[in-house]
Amino acid sequence: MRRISSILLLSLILVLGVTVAASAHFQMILPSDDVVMQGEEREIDLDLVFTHPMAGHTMDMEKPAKFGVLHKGTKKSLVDTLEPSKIKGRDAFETSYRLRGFGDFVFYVEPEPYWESADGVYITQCTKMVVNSMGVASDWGKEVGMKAEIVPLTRPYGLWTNNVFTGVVKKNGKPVPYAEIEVEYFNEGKFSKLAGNEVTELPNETFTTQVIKADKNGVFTYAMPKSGWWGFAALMEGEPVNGKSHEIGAVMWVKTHDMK
Ligand SMILES: [Cu+2]
Repeated sequence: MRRISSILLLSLILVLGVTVAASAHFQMILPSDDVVMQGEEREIDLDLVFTHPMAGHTMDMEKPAKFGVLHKGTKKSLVDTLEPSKIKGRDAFETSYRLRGFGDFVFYVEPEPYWESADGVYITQCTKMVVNSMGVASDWGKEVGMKAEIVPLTRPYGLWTNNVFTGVVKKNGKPVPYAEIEVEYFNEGKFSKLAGNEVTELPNETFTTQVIKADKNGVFTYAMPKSGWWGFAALMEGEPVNGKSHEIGAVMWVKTHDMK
């Protein structure tokens, strides 16, 4: 009996330990291009995937409640254009979008709540990513109006490696003082098997997810140490779903490029 209890305790410690060390969840909108200039392909591909971006793990995604684009102050739903796809064996969605005209195209998604059985919590991550056309700025600083949203204070494209990214965490349109933000690198090599851009060695598990806090005005800053996509996920308490706790996230993705 005593032996069984200690095995149970050990398993519990192991399970909790793994949970603490596990990488964080990030809803992602991944485009085939982030800035489209003269002469470049104007039809971009977009992948929606729910992932642990550094570890290279994916989870099944349901068809999102909302998915669309904000351009020149007008929102357009693109939910009907989504096609099911698989990324690393899990359900994801894909579409393509033709950029018409100049300016910023703010893509946003509000997924259906995801049940994370390991933590006994529903997760909904309202996510944004901006594609620019022809280098003309327009909408990147505007709010989509999602229930949780990161509003960038840094223009979210044309970023060098080591730039800082600064934004405001908002919930129901209001800044969230001292919001906690998880930051992860999209470890591309783990997804596409492309050589070169895979992070293979972490000093220890704490490096998988960086953790920062916003200040009293809900403003956060993070310097991105490597070229590629960086995800920012501000995690907050949402309204319960089916009587279970519900973590609501405001997520934004930006890409950095090396100076050559
Ligand atoms: Cu997960």
